[in-house]
Amino acid sequence: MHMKEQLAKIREEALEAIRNTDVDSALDAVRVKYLGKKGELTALLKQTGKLPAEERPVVGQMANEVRTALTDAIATQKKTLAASAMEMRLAAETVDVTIPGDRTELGHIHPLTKVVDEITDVFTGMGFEVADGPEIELAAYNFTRLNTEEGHPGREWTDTFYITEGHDDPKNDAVLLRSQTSPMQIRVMEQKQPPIRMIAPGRVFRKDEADATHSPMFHQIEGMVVDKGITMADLKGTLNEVVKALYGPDAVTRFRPHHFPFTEPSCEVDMQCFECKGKGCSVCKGEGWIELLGAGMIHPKVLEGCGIDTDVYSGWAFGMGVERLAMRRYGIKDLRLVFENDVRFLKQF
Ligand code: 2NL
Repeated sequence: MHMKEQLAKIREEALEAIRNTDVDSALDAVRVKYLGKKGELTALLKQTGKLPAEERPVVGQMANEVRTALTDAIATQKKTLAASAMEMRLAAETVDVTIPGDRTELGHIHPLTKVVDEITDVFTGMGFEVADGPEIELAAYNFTRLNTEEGHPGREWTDTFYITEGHDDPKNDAVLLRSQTSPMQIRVMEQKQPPIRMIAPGRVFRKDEADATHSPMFHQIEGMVVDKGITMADLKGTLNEVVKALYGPDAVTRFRPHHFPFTEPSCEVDMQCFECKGKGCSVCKGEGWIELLGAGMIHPKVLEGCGIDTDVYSGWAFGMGVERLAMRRYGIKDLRLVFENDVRFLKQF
């Protein structure tokens, strides 16, 4: 075969081989096969010396053209391979930035805590301090020093969770789960002299069977003011302001006489039903009024038991249950839901 034909054949074969490569390594192998030191084109070029002198330049030029054509084709194919490799990578690794992300679920404040926080804000805004203390108490602090003597039904083991024996121990050193937050008021009065303005929010415990409206653990906010010249007028004025802050400026209250062992005189405070304005409806169960809290002038025996001189000082105190307020506010029908911590329930608030 004449050398020109051989060159043409190499050119066609090589171009075909280059076009058929699909990866860089294959392309490199083709390059070596034709253009390498021991490649086919190189081998052919070495034989040009055997040609007659007049043919040499023509064949030489043609060989150079073939070399250039192959080199160009390899460079073009290299770019094509790189482009298609990039395309494949992009297709495989594509991120759709329009797909919504996985939201991290945020927790939120428990409805009971919200109500406690809201009431606490109203009192702290009036200069009351917040006191926190033990849930495990002595009978002396939970009962005796609150003028709740032996024989009072609340002291019975059927009503209160005793941790130690001796609910009828006259020394009062029985240990129990507090049934009210008033022991905190005693602890504060023991430690400081008036003026005192404080509230005690917290958990309390009573031996009640759990049902739609009862729980053996629930929450109270109690509070008191002790200073010179404190009267029932301070009690009424302050509690009226609190009720208006919580329920709006048009809230109407009424103070009914009542009895508590630790206050004298004592009262209960009702708010006129916001739904029916006193006519009676399902919200107020036909009463026209909604019971909010109990209060009264602190019994002199309680003040004196804490070393406070009743010739100089007097005080008022109040106590309210948190669960009832929260259930009304959020329309919760069954108290047990409040403590089950089922996320489906809690998410509503
Ligand atoms: C209610 C009524 C009340 C108090 C709690 C109190 C505390 C001390 C002295 C005098 Cl240290 N009183 N607390 C007073 C009146 C009522 O609670 O219905 N609670 C849910």
